[in-house]
Amino acid sequence: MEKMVTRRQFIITGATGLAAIYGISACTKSDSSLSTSENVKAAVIDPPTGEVFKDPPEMPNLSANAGVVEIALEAKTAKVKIKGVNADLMTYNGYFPQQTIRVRRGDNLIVNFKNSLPLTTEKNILGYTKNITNIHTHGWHVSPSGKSDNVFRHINPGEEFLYEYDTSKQEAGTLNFLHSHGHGLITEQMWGGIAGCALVVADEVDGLSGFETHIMSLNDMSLVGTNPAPHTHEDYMNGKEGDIVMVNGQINPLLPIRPGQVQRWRVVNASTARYYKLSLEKHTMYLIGTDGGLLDKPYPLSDILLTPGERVDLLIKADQGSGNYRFLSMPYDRGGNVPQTITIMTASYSENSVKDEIPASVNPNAKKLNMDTASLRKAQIVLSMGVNKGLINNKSFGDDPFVHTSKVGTFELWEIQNFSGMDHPFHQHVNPAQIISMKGGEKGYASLYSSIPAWKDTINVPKGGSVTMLVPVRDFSGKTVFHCHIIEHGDLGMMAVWDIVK
Ligand SMILES: [Cu+2]
Repeated sequence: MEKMVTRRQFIITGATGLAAIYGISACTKSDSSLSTSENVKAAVIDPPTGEVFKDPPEMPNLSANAGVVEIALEAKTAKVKIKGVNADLMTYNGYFPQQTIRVRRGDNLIVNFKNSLPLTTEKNILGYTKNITNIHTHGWHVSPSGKSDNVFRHINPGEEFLYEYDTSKQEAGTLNFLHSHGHGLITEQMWGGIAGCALVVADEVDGLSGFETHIMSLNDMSLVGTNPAPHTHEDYMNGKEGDIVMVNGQINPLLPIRPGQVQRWRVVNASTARYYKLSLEKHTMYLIGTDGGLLDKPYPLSDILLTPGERVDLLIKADQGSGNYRFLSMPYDRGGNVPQTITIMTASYSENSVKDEIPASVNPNAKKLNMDTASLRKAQIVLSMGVNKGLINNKSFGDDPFVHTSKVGTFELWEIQNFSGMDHPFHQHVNPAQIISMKGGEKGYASLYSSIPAWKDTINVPKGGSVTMLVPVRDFSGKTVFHCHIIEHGDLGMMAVWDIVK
């Protein structure tokens, strides 16, 4: 039977026996025994400004051949400084934030992957043997089979695997990201640090090349000693949010911007469960790209919701008086969380002024699909929560997955319904879609994504609401998946098989 998640369920007891209070907008320390940040969630996280903002490091290309990008990627534990603590994280190549991988459309990306996570027979709280992993090129329109974006292949500790991706069908001007995707294990690996490795496909438009550009991977974490705080069953149900909120591993860094300058900020939400409602104090943000590529023109916004797995490509113009302006995440009640105001970063006006302008157009090829959807094949996809289970059409992936079969070369109309008391960010692999309509949730988010020519691989499905989207099933056959990108819910089974046949 369907079980709705109620606020009552968010009042939980932690493993230590201390009460943890969730689900109300402003928590106070009413009990002096609630001493650790794990147990009390503040309504405001406003750390002092930190070091100067750093972009993620770049991944070296090992190939000298034109049209080939070859990298070495090793999943391994490493010491990483998090908020002054030498934390024991899971990483790619020892980096947190991860290194950025850059390709041009048409390049072959070759990944020499090695799983150097410790070999163990220990199982996690969901019953999955730890440290088995693999990689997923989130958002890439590439084959889901063989050595490509194949999430059904698992790489055991000590094993190596050669992944190879033909990017000739992947849209240019995109920011995607690479993360692990071994079912039942994704949460602890992404939460533990294997998250947010940016995959950048170069632009094929001219108008943006002059702007100072930054990549921003948003992650959150809580530490117990030097380790990422372990997940309880309640954390899996609610989606765990950390009290350390970072951009590129930094806490509230200072990003210099010149008066009058336009900067391009390419932002990925690489958190497991935290929603960000992004806003820059006293500034308009101009949306120029989304998950699947660049838009036709800039869309001015005062704020934008960014759910786990989503990306936004923003232009920011420094058109205010000199000073510091906070890049904030505003409170958002997704259900199961504590709405918080968080300072992610601080833009700091400095140096001489320049006279940049927001361009009038970006990508003239970006178009909203104009089709008669009445004759299309329809799919109904229902997201819900059971007891320690996530469900799609009442089936849990780890038990007996729901299977949706599609045919290459067709278009389908998917209605994704949310029969639960929490929002769920829905993510489908391989084929991005266009949003036709949304019911429930934020009006601004719904009207934006149902009107602009955006390609989406991740879209928020509001609690009690629905999303209708047009899905072109293009180019590639093979088995892949769609799932909730609150990673905890995916691991609980809110994931289904998408079997694409010729
Ligand atoms: Cu979910």
